[in-house]
Amino acid sequence: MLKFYYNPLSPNARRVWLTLLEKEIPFESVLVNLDGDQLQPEFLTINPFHHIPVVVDQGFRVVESLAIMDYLESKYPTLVMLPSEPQALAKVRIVQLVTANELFPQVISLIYEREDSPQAAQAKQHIDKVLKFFTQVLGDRSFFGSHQLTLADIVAGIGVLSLPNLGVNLRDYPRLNEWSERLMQRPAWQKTKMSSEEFEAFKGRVRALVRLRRYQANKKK
Ligand SMILES: N[C@@H](CCC(=O)N[C@@H](CS)C(=O)NCC(=O)O)C(=O)O
Repeated sequence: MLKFYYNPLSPNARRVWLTLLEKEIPFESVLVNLDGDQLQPEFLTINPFHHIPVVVDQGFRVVESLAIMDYLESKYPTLVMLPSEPQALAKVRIVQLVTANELFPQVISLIYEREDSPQAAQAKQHIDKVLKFFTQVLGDRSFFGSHQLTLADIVAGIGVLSLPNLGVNLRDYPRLNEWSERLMQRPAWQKTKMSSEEFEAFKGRVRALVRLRRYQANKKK
């Protein structure tokens, strides 16, 4: 059976978790405790970059969440989640990459920086730009690039649904708000919904990681 290495606090692992559930692919989950399991030699042979998620399917190992989603899409087309029409496909890719490159770094800033700091205000401004952009891309469709769920909805949904916990009101973006409610009605999303304790634990992990990265960067100077 397909093996899925994950941790429920990891947004990147959640992308794959939701894809597996939405496509109803049977899998065996392997919990990787990010306090050090990922640095054990056994795990490093699976992913030398010590990251989750990883999927091992019939002996074939796939790393990188977006690559795993593509692999699952092509191997298990039970539910088609990647449109082939050029503009629709472009929308899916755009939304996935804008989430990774524009939205996530700002989510990290909002978690790390003081609420009343200029950095947090800047992060909120950038997030506003992303949410307005997503509203345009969504247009009058139910999902990104389609009338049914796509891989873009999974990637963006995980990021956007975390925003109300960080002081961003989705009601200011009515179409996205409706879209996020549509996602949350789906059984897979209800099943994997983060509790407030899990979200607090996630924030603690992000803060520790940013502190470590800043410390390492200062040491190099
Ligand atoms: N680009 C990778 C990033 C994966 C990633 O950064 N995973 C984090 C959890 S969200 C991780 O495993 N961190 C542990 C570590 O780097 O040691 C992907 O999309 O799969």
